Amino acid sequence: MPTATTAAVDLFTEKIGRGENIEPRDPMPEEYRRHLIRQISQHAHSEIIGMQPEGNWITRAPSLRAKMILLAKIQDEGGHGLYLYSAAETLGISRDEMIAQLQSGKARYSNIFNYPALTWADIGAIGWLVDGAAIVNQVMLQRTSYGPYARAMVRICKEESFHQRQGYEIMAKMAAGTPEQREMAQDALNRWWAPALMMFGPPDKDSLHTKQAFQWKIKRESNDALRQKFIDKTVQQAEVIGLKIPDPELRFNEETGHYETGPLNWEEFHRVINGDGPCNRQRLEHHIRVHEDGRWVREAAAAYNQKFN
Ligand code: BYC
Repeated sequence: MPTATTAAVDLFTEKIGRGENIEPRDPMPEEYRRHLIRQISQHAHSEIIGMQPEGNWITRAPSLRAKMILLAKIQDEGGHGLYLYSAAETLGISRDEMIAQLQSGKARYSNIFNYPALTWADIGAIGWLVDGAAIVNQVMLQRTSYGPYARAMVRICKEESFHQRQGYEIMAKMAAGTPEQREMAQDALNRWWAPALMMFGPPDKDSLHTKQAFQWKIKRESNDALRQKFIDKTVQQAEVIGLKIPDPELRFNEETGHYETGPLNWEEFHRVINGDGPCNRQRLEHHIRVHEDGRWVREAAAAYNQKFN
């Protein structure tokens, strides 16, 4: 890993100033490297842990078509995790270290995956709201300053658009179905709405990393700005399929051209990201068990590599 002398730091600052990407062999401040490892590894862990709530529904998908689409989506999420682990590895951390940080609870993953997927409508809500929120954030990250992260985002965003559509299609079908199906769709929206809004992170005034992330052009838009973009899009999508956003304070502000929403429960957010959500234990235990089950595959691949490459 190149060490950053004063001249090298100047070079880094100039590149950032010109809006150029920083590449793995470029000198960079240690803090920039650490900031990115934190964010990219958390992002990778979110993709991988995010496979669990959906994976539970593969065997219960209501048709062969739905099952094939869900399988393909979950496989995509696994692929996203792998691109992101690779992007983080270019910063000098190994995959094993990242996995150990996840399994010990040191590294975070998105709050949203600590909620259970209780019905088939939840699979619709995850695709529509969770992938929808991820896209809004990731479109911005296509312009992040670290080259490997920005390039991974371009590919990931293309796949996420398909994921969002599959979720919206499930919700639209259920909302137009029997009264019971409609009720399930509304119930899923009721449960996933607030946690999806929290995916964008704490309000700007409480965000720890945004100021520095802006200076280094890691983030191009703030947590609140992205949350607002998502709200404006999604409220209209809910109207189209006849579902009601579960927020009594929701109103359209003619002057600003934006929807205004009621307060979110940030105490719940902090509880969930600090390990005390409905499914945190289950998610990590499952990851540890499956990782252990796959040990022989990793060992066989490593042995093959050593012998033949
Ligand atoms: N969940 O200073 P802040 C997907 C933490 S998966 C948990 O604003 P920052 C999908 C934050 O880490 C896509 N923790 O942070 C997969 C920090 O704590 P630390 C997931 C959160 O980094 C399968 C503290 O709160 N997308 O699409 O400037 C199926 C203060 O926050 C969260 C990503 O991971 C959260 N939501 O901004 C379906 C996007 N929010 O680290 C779909 C990549 C905040 O100091 N990440 N925290 O201990 C980012 O863009 C940014 O890291 C965030 C937060 C916007 C999330």
